[in-house]
Amino acid sequence: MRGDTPAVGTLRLLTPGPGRSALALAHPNIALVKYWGKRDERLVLPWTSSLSMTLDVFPTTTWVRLDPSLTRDRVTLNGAPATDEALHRVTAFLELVREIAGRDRRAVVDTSNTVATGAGLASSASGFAALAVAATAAYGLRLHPTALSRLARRGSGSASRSVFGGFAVWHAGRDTDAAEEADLASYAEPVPAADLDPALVVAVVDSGAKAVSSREAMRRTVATSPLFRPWAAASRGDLDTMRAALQRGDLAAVGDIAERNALGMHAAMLAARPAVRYLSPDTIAVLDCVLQLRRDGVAAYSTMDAGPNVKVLCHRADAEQVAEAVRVAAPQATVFVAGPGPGARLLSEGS
Ligand code: 2P0
Repeated sequence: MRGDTPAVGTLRLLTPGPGRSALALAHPNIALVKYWGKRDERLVLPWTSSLSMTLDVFPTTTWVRLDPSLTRDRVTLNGAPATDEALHRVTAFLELVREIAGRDRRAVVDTSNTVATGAGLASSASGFAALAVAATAAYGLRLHPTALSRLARRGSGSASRSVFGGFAVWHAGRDTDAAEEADLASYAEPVPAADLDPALVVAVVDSGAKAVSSREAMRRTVATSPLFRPWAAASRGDLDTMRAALQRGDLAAVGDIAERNALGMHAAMLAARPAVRYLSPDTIAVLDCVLQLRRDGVAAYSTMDAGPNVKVLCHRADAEQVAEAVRVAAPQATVFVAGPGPGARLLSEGS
C-alpha cells in the first residue's frame, strides 16, 4: 500500500504522543440515508453522502500493542486468529497508520465485537472506528476528529460515521480526479438535531454471516443494477430533506425518508445481475408489523442494511410497545432497544 497513497500526507494534523499500546471503544451506527456504492474502491469514496445514528449498544473494543519482535501483524478477532480477508483488511489499515506515523513496527491487535460479525449489524463500522482510535494512539499519533474520520473511512466506509456520537453525516466529497483533493473532502461530522427522543428497535431475525459481503454486493449493484443511479440521485434529495427534518425535530419525517431510502437501496440490489437479496420472510413480517403500528397511530419506520435484520426508528417512549409488537410478528427474532450512543474514544494507553 505504501507509495500508492498520495493523500496520506494530508492526514498529518497531529502532534506525537507516547504510543506503544492503546485500548479503544466504538459503537456501531445505523444509516438513515444509506451509503451504497463506491466511486473509488482504493480510497473508499462513496457515490453519495450518508447520514446515520450511532447506537449505545453492541460496542467493539480494540487493543493495539506495538511489538518489536514481530515481522508481521498478529490479529485476533473475537478470540480467534484473523485470517484471509479480515486479516488483510486490518493489516492494510495498519500499513496506512504506519505510513502516517513514519514507523515500521508491527502490531498485535485484539478486537472483540459484542454482536455477531458480518450479520448486517455494522460490526465493521465500530470495528474500524475503534481500530483507528487505538492504532493511531499506539503509533503515537493525535489526529483531529475530521482526520480520524477520514482514516477510519479507509478501513470501512461506514466507520467514518462511528467516530462521532449521535447523528453524523458522511460527505461524499467532491467529484474530482485529484485523489488527494477527493480524499480530503470525504469525512463525517456531527449533524445538528433538535431533541427527537429517538430509539432504534433492532430485530435480529438472523445472526448468521451474510452470503454476499456488503463490499461485493455494493460493487455488483453499481456495476449492473439499472436502478442504482436513480436511487443515488434520489438519495441526494433524501439527505437534504432529512437534515431539515432533524433540525426541526420531526421524527415522522426522518423515519419516512429513512424507510424509503432503505427500500430504494434494496430495490437497487434486487435489480442487480445476479440479484442481491438480503430480505427474508422474517424481514417482511417485521416490515408488515411496522406498517400496522403506523396504522394504529405509532410513529415507527423501518430500515434494513446488508442483511435481513430490521431496525425500527421510533420515539423512545414507544420503544417497548414497538419491540413487543415485533416480537409477536417474528417470534424467533432477538429484539433489542437502542438509543443514540457516543463517538469512538480512547479508554487507556500505555508505553
Ligand atoms: C450504511 N452499509 O450506510 C450501509 C447501508 C450497509 C447498508 O455501510 O466496503 O461495511 O467496508 O466500505 O461500510 C456496509 O458497508 O462497507 C454499509 P465498506 P461497509 O451503513
